[in-house]
Amino acid sequence: MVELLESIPDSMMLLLKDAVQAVKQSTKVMAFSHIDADGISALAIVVSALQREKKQFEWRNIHQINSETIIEISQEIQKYEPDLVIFSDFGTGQIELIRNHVTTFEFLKRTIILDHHLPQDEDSIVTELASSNKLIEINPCHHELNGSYDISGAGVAFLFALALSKENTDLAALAIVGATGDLQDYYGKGFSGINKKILELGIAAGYLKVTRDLTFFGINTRPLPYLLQYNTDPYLPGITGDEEACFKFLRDLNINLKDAHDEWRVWVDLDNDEKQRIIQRLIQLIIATYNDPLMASGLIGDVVILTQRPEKTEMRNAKEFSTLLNACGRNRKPEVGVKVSLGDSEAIPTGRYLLQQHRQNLAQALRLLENGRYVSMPGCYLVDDPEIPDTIIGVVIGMAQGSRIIPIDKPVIGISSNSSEDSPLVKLSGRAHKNLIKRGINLKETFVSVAEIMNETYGVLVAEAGGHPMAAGAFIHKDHVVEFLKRSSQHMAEILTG
Ligand SMILES: [Mn+2]
Repeated sequence: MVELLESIPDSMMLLLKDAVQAVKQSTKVMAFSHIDADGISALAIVVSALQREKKQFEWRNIHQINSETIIEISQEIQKYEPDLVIFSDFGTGQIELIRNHVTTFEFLKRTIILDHHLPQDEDSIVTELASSNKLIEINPCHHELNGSYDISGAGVAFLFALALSKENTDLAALAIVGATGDLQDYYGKGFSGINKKILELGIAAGYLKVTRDLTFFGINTRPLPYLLQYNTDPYLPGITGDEEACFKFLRDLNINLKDAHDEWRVWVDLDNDEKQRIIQRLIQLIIATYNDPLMASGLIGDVVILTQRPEKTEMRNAKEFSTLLNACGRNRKPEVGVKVSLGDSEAIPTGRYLLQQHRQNLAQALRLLENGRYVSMPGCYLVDDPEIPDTIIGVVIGMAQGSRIIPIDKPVIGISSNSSEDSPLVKLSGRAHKNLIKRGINLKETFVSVAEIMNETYGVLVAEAGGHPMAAGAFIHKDHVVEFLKRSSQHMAEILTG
């Protein structure tokens, strides 16, 4: 068995031990987490661990901690009166809000933050470490680890669970689902750092398995034509979104779509020769369209299997599981995702329905962009299409660049006025290709600095930003979106022109 906790930096291990103590001493716990796949997985891990410790607890998913939502969080805490509060997959960037609105309660003994996002102010790292024992912040960034590829929010939650009890080893599977949702295996080839150790631990304990196979979504679940039709990563021109073309593609290759019992065949039912024929043809198509051998070789990759989840379901495959969780979060039903993660069979049909809707929305949005629905600004490309809901705009622009529907020579920013929430804030998402990071682009830095300048100029809070260098976001008051875009574009144009 891999000794995972022994490879964690001592300084981080000390904090994990503090956190374990805080749990052992608590009686009533309240857990808050982010709504994306990583945040949902992190929460499911925390909840499982608390259940196994036989604690009384409540949990909530929150789409973002900001100056508005911290008030709601604070009211929830006041109502429930826990002696321990746990934040996962957020909290570091909002530590001041937590200090001012959460840790102040008399009944609340300890607060734990399990995060992996970079702090707002990187100089604060040392002082954060010296923070009081009332607030325990566990974040790899404070321990010379990288929160973008070494470990995710679910990974930090898993270390915490494992420190609590070896009985929680099975939760390694959810930690990998979270890391997959955060694209932590995307930056290089496969997982690295602590993620890799968590994966190895999960494999050694029999909860995970890795195979080489087609990286498309739905290899366990989708009838072959629909496997192609709904594939958006990479986007396949003339195939993605076109049902008839998918049937023709497979017919031309002499692939039987149904088995002897007249049931749809799925990818894992195919023999090697059939798989090879399809892969060859897809590679030709990608080379002809994108002239990108790397993209073509990306058709085949490591597929992570969760051995304890039911066969021929999305929960069997880390990538599909994480997409299902994202779909729950983006449709404002993150609690369904948490329940699915916890193995609640009643939640599974709703989770799968939300996933299906989500996949259809993505394919449709990409077709809009393929028809040129984006504009070029000096420092970025802008997608501002009311037909694309704000809940998926971040994923859509990421996929659009991944498949080169939008060029990668500048970052892409997506905004959407299409929100089901009645809020004066507009959500903005940014994505940048890794080549741009090498040239000095850092989306998080750009958005945070522009927000600071604007907040100072207006003397009120008009924008809040956070994220990572390659993927960041902001909430901006709707009256100030145009200015925010102009300033961000300008800032990035200056970096790109050196
Ligand atoms: Mn995360």
